Amino acid sequence: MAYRAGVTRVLFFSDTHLGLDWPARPRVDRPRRGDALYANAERVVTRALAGDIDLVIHGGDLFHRPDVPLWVAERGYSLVRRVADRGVPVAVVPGNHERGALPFPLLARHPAIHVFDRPRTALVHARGQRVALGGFPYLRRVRAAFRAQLAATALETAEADLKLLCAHHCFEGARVGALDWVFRDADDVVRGADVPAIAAVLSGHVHRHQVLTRDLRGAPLAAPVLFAGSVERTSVAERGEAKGYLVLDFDAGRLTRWQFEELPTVFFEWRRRVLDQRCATRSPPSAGARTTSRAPGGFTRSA
Ligand SMILES: [Mn+2]
Repeated sequence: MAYRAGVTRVLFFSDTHLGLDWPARPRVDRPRRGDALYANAERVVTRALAGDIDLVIHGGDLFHRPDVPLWVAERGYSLVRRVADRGVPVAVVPGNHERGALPFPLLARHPAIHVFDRPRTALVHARGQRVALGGFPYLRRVRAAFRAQLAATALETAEADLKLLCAHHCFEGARVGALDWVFRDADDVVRGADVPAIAAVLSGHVHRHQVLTRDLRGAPLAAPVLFAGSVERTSVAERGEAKGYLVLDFDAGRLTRWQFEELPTVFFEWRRRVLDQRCATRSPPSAGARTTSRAPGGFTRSA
C-alpha cells in the first residue's frame, strides 16, 4: 500500500493465543501449534516495524490462558515491547482466554503500552493527530453492560481527531464456523444499535476475519466493526478461513482504507502429521499430550 502523508496508519491484530500447545519440555516430538502461533505473531510485529505503521492494537487473547508460565508471558510481552521500544504506541485488550486480566501485568508496564485493564481511554499522538483509544476488558454478558462500559471509557467525549474503540466481544451479525453461525441476540453479543459513532470498532474474539457495516436488519452501523481474526487456526472450525491482520488508514477521523494482509498457516500440515504419528503407533498418546503416562517408544524426545 502506498503511504500518504496526513494519514494515520493502524495495524490491528488479535487472538495470538500464545501458550496454546506450547510445552516448555515436550514429551512427544511433534509439530506444535504454539510455535506456529508465535511465528505468526512475530511476523505481525516485523510488519509493524516496517516504518509506515503509526499505532498497533492487539484485540485480545494475546495469551491462551490467564495463568501462562512466566516464560510464555516474557516471550509474548517482548514481542509487544519490540514495537513500543521503537516509539510506536501499542494498545492491548484483555480477552476471555485471559479472563479479562493479562498475566504478569508488571511485564506490560511501558510508557508506550496501553492495557485496557479497566474501562478507559488512552490518548496517543500519531503523525500530529490526537488519537483516542477507548477500551475495556472482556466481560461476560456484555450485551446488557455495553453502553455503561463504553460510557465509563469516556471515549465519546474525549477531545481527539480520531476515535477508536478496542474490544474483545461478539457483535451482532458476526459469523463463525463452517456452518456460518451468525451471532444475533444472545447475552454475550453486542447490539448493532449500540455501536458508537466513532471512526471504527476493532475487536478480537471472533476468529474469522470480517468487517461489519450493517446490523441484522440492514441498518448501517454508526461505525464499521472490524475483526482481524486469529493469526493462525486454533481449531478445525476455522478451516477455510484466511488468517492475517489488518492495516487501516484513517484520514480526518474516518476509516478511508483497510487491507487484510494474509499470514501463512500450517494448521492442516500440523494436523496431518499428528494423525500420521498416531497411526504409526498402536497406543497413541492423547491429543493434548498432557498425560502423566510415558509416551510409547519412539515418541519420547531424545534431546
Ligand atoms: Mn480467541
